[in-house]
Amino acid sequence: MLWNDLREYVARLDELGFLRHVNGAHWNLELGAICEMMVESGGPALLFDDIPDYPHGFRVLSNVEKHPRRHALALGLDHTKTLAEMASDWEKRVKGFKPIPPRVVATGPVMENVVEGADVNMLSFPTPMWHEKDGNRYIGTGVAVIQKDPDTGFVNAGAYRVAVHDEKTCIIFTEPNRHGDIIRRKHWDRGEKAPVLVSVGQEPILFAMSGGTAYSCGDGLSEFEAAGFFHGSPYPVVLSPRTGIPMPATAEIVIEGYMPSPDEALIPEGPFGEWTGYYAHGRSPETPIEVTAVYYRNNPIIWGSPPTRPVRLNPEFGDFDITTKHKLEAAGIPGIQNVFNLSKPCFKVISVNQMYDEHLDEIVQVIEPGGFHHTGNHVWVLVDEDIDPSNPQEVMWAISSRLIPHSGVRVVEGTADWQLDPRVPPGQRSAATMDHSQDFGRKPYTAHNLILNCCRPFEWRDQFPKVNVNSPELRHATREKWKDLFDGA
Ligand SMILES: Cc1cc2nc3c(=O)[nH]c(=O)nc-3n(C[C@H](O)[C@H](O)[C@H](O)COP(=O)(O)O)c2cc1C
Ligand SMILES: [Mn+2]
Repeated sequence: MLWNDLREYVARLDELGFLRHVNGAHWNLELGAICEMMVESGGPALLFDDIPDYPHGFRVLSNVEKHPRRHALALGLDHTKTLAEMASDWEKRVKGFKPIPPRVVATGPVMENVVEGADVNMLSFPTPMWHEKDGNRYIGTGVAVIQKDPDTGFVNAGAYRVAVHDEKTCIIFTEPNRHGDIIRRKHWDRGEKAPVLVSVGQEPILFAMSGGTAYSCGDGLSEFEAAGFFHGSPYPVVLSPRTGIPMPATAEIVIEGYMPSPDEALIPEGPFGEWTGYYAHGRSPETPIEVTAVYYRNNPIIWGSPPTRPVRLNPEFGDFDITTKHKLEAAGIPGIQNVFNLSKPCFKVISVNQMYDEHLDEIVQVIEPGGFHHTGNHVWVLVDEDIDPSNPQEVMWAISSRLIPHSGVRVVEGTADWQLDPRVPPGQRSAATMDHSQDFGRKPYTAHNLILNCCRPFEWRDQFPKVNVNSPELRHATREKWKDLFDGA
């Protein structure tokens, strides 16, 4: 296994100088404010200890995956390479994908402490209040929510946020139609509460799978099987003695409980500062988890991944959008160099080597309408092959020098139904319900695509003025000869 547990990975970050230890920061807003400003300044990963009100050793880890080098290390890639090289190495691994089933082990470090029934106290962990306007303390942010399909035995792991409500209750926010939502509805339709495990600290690959950030597991593919592949060995799991659901054997903390149906119970959840940089969901009724047991390692670590406004300095190699690139290639479109998520939410740049007249039109037809299912308004910027789609300055320069406003701007209408888009008008957001007639509370709304064609016009691109930049050969030779000058700069 690549990393046997979260601690091995954290120790490696420490060794490389990619981690700072922070002692004494308060769980109530102080810790979260440190995280926010450290992300914006491109700072290190943070391991918080001696958190007021909690025992020494009960720790919170944060800002881990917010830098491409730390993210690359987590996934077993060479962290010394460039962003584009890392992305291309990851793409090669993704192309060889084969699921590897998990391996059941009798026990593991996660069983070092088992608390159940009357002894359960969710307030015994240093769960941060991450942002000033949050309505709850969120223990589940770097989270894998594990559920088992009662019909097929299929095991899913999804990243769905989990708040601590009181000593024995958490609240979960799972959007309608996520795999975890489909599974819990099967239990609810049978008239039973849905069992669930919430892992809030685990080696990094499982989280990358459950959040769908590094690889997206479609219907029927378990995130544990994907994690096994990217680890290069079967993922070790311990079966919960109570629910039989597998948990990562080396997890830091696993919360076990049951989710009553929306007809039975709902509790106001949120608001929570979301990944788009807003509080779109507000405070709305969501599903409780009635906690029946907690399993944790000695000196457990909560993995925090609190969203901040997505204005940080470091793009991630995971921002290369391999899925859209493959979709365009599968449609037979040549010349696609890269697709990059330059800004969030949903602002993507496609770099293309234009080869024929209708080339860009064909690209637009594949990406429309609505971008991805369950996502909102998209902005797509098409640039020529000499523009680095991951470099905001180059993209802005392409917009300001190659976009012809009267012919290069298009709005493509489409529908999408994604409730965290800040542009959804009041009253149109989804709500948790068992009502089939309302598609379980998911309300459709209309979202559109904006397409900016910032490529040179194909018909006269050879006469388009040449770019004022020296050749790679001259630049390279000059940099080599004047190494000291450039290294010092
Ligand atoms: C850090 C992080 C937090 C997320 N939080 C939520 C959430 O609170 N609710 C939700 O429905 N999806 C959330 N997502 C998105 C889902 O985890 C993601 O779409 C995942 O692929 C869904 O897996 P599934 O198809 O197995 O449900 C989050 C993703 C990440 C990376
Ligand atoms: Mn899934």
